[in-house]
Amino acid sequence: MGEAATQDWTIPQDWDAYTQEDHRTWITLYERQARVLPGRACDEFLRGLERLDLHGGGIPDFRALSERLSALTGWQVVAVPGLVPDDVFFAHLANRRFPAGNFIRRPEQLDYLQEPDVFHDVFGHVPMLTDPVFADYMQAYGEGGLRALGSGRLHNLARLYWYTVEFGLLETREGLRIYGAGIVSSRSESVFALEDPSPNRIGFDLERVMRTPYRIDDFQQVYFVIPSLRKLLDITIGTDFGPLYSRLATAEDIPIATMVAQDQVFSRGAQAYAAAHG
Ligand code: HBI
Ligand code: FE
Repeated sequence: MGEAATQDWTIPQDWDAYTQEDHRTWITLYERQARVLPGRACDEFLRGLERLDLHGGGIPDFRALSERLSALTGWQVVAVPGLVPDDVFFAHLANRRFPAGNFIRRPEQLDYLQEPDVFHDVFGHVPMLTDPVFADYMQAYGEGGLRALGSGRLHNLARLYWYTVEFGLLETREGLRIYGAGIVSSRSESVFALEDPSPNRIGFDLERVMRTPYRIDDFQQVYFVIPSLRKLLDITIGTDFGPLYSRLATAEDIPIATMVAQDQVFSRGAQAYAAAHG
């Protein structure tokens, strides 16, 4: 990773530098997810995965991937060395460029890693960018982020990203389905998020989500459920964030495992149940 990043932090993907072991790691991770995701990931994700053909050749070449993706929704994938500053990140999203780490985890790290690698970013995030509504949401998020720079509300905006783009659930006629990248790229959380009795699963509400902190080092204790991707987009572009940010400036955070009276309850986790029933 010693590449000097340009001012937008993009670097060459350097696809030729990947080893056979790197490609084997991608294929192992892909095939594990391909076994658990049918019936758990939402249709939009599974359709995107099919259309982008991310399986056979190991780690995708971002140039070929970007050609397929931009033909569908105008999005491209650019290589970055890892997490980039918020303003850089927002600027990429606002211009339909998804910044993806170009490194892949070590074989002994298959189940968890701190920084998003190319499997988390490309397998987890990119298939949803083939859906026109979600593609618009991600761009709107980036534009909103740029407007929010200097507002002191970036941590509230990061929660919105966390509880939708990373760990969001979608309500469908067949039941809850996964659209969040952090879940869909993790074999264990793909099962936990839908089937484990311990987390709370609550109907999405923009202000409620932005008041809810999150932890990055364990399974989620709360998941938020959207009624449709269209609803998520409409709420985001239809909200005047000015008054919302003013309310958030004085609103208390809602502790991560707490449920409040206004919550639309899809499922109440064990600890919240115990707290509510003494
Ligand atoms: N950078 N490469 C990368 N990927 C992310 O997901 C990312 C980031 N920088 C900031 C960030 N996410 C979060 O703070 C967002 O909520 C903005
Ligand atoms: Fe991510």
